[in-house]
Amino acid sequence: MSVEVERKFVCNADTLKTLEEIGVCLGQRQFCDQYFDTPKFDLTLKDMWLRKRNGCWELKCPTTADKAEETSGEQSKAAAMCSRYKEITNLPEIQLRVKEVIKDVCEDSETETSPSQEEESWMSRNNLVCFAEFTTVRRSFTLEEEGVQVDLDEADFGFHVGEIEVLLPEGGDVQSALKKIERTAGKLGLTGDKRVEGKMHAYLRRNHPEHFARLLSEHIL
Ligand code: V4E
Repeated sequence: MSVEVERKFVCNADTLKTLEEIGVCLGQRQFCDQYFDTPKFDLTLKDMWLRKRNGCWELKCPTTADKAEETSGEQSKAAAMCSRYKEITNLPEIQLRVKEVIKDVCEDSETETSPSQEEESWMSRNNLVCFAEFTTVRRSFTLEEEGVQVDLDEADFGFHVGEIEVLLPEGGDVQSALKKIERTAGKLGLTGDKRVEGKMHAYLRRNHPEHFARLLSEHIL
C-alpha cells in the first residue's frame, strides 16, 4: 500500500513552458478509468474511490492527518492545498475495505469459478455499478532534485488539469512531501491559494448533478 500526496493546478502556457525547462519529461501514456459505487453512493460518501484503470482494480481511500500537520500553521496551509489518499491495488485487500462499508450478502461460492466470474459476482453481490468512465492522456515530468512527479492530464470529456505528486510508503514522511510539493509549486510559479477541481469533480458536476450535490453537501468534494 502507498500514500499519494498531491496538489492539483491549472496549467497555463507559462506553467507549461517552465515545466518543460526545469523538468525531465518521462513520456506520455493513456488510460481508461471506470469508477464504481452502489446506487446509494455508499463508497464515495465515505470518500472511497473504487476504480478499474486499464482493467486493474485500485482503491483510493482517506488517510488520517498526523499531529504535526494538524498543529503547524504554515504546514496546514500547504496541506489544505493538497489531498492525501491511500492507494490499494491488491484485490483481496480492496474487497476487505469495501466489505467494511457495504455488507456483502453472501460469501464466495464453493463452486469453481474463474477470477473474472468471481469479480463479476463480487460486484453484483455488492451492487457495484460503473458511474463514471473516461480516458485520460497523461504527460509526466519529474523534477529530479525534489523527487516529485508532475502530471498533465487531458481527459476525453474536454477537461485538463495538472498534478504535483509525491508517492510515499505507508507511514512515510508526509511533512517532507508537502514541503517538496510547495517548493515545486513555487518553481512553477503557481500563485493560487484555492484547491483546483480534479477530473472526477468536473465529470460528476457535468454528468451526475445529483451525485455531485450529495458529495458536496457531505464535504467530500
Ligand atoms: C475524486 C477523488 C478521487 C478519485 C481520483 O481522483 P484524482 O486524483 O483526481 O484522479 P487521478 O486520475 O489523478 O488519479 P491518480 O492517477 O493521481 O491516482 S480520489 C479522491 N477524490 C476526492 C478529491 C478531493 N476531494 N479533492 C481533490 C483536490 N482531489 C480529489
